[in-house]
Amino acid sequence: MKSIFDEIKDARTIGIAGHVRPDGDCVGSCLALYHYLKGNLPGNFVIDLYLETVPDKFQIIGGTNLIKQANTEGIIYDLFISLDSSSLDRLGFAQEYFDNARRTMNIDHHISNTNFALVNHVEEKASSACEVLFGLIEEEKIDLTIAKALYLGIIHDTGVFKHSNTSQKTMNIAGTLIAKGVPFSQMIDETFYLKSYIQNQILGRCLLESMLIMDGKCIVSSVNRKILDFYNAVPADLDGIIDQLRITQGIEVAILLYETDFHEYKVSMRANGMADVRKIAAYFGGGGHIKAAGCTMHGTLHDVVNNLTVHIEHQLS
Ligand SMILES: [Mn+2]
Repeated sequence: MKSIFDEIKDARTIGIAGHVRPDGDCVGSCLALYHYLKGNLPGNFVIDLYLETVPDKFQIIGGTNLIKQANTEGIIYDLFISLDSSSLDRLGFAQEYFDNARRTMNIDHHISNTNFALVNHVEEKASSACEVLFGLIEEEKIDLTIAKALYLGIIHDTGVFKHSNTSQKTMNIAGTLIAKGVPFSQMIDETFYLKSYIQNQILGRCLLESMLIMDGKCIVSSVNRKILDFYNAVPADLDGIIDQLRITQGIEVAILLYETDFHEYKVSMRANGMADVRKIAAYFGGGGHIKAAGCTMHGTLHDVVNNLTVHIEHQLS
């Protein structure tokens, strides 16, 4: 695929969606594509964007109020485009629209992508779905709104240009977006580093209660339902905790578990050295990247940690 317009062809109704629990790259890529198509296709085109509830901090890029969460008319789209989703089930409620669409497209950067669409454009080396999307749209048609959305995705998936997925190309794209007027300092502070008081409290607890295992090569912390309820927190309030655990001296693998149901845990993993946490996550039905991956596991906290450490030991040996 050279340009997104090559694939629009005769489609007049277009649906767009990203993954469940939308993060910066998901929201950024979806809104960037939405604004790009809205701005460059004639008014008789129907373009709908579906996402689960978007964190308030992402309102800085504008247009989050245009996101839909249901379509009561039961529309069958000529073309449905999935962004930043490694598999079909990651689309959540929007999977229904994808399944019913006449043609489907999958734009992503996850190495674990299952190529679930008719047209699959997956760039495993790209930092983010936003970086992939940048390559499919015309630079001169990127206005400030689109630039902000793309910049959001890039800073979030690269940890503000810190993760190993950051390339020269990533930086060049970011430079192009800055030249479009993106308020980068404000966006980085307000969408990436800013924490609410409650988020800091939970972060503090996680650090205080973290445990070193495997001779200090691995750090584990967990958040149970009681804690989330006590602080009236949502899973997004845990963003960034795993990254703080990862930068503990001597750590090869960091693990954060949070309880989603009785004996059910969402597992986030980060690796510093040679370990491939994507392989571990994939074994337990999850996915992600070599140095950042996640999955859902069942059992007591003790069981889950024990099951994970077997695989981490294997990775480190
Ligand atoms: Mn992404």
